[in-house]
Amino acid sequence: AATVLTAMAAPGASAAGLTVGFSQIGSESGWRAAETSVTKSEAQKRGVTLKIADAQQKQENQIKAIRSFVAQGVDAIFLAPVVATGWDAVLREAREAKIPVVLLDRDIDPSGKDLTLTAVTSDSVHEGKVAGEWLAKTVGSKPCNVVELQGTVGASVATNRKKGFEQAITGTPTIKIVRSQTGDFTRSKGKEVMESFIKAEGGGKAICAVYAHNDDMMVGAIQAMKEAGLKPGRDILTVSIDGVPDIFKAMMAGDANATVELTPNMAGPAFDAVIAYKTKGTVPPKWIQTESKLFTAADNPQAVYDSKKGLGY
Ligand code: GZL
Repeated sequence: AATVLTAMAAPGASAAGLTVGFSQIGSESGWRAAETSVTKSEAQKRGVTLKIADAQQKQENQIKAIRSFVAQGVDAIFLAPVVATGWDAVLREAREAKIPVVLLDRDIDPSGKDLTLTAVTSDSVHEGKVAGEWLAKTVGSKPCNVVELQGTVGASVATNRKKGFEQAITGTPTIKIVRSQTGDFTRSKGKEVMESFIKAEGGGKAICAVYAHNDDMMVGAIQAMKEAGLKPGRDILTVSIDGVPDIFKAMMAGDANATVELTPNMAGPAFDAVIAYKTKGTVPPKWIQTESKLFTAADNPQAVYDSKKGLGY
């Protein structure tokens, strides 16, 4: 069952008096944990009462949580959709109850788009492209066999990060994705799948690079490579996405090369959109895009690591 934590509005805050129900995916990655923690502080800053339901990465728990928020009559619902399909029915129920739904950090298939107020996400195709372009620039015309750790099957960000990366390497036929499998965005699965890639690739010597759809799977993959006597960050290039502190720690140790940063603060813009909508009737754009920035081991990883302290990763 989903656990519901309620972060009450800070006493005395200029409470917008709103109550928001947040159907959160779970805590599969450091980035997700940071998003939850930042959402709580962004709610407190605005005097919004926040109810968070953790779905342990199960869509049926998210659907149950949305139904429960509708029954409670919350003012708005935030949804980080674990996968892109299967939301139309429950989102229609929220619309019938006149409760606006805002998507955080992942998207749903276009059919559902008219059922949501807005989506606060990065451009995940662009994230994959930035990762692929970095690799192409780094290896040049040298042949490079890549293994890919995909995110959760059916998640918009996994589909898009794969698409963007493939677009970026199309022009460099010497770069080939030789193995690709989901690690479900977790460290443990990322390690497990990387172990199987290393075995399948004759001990991993021929692997030139690992592309992981998030840093947590890469941290697991780095462990697997080191246990197999390989040198991640040196003999095997690494590029991933999120910009969590531990990937910068790996860069400082020479075990990782590049990451595309994703802000954990999707909720700030989401709260602002909902407050403007509920208090002034302001209709937000259908997409509020957050920044994506490439960081490599040459970009002072210690300073970036320090800048992420206290964000709840
Ligand atoms: C991306 C977000 C992804 C992160 C992962 O917007 O949905 O989910 O990249 C997390 O760390 O599991």
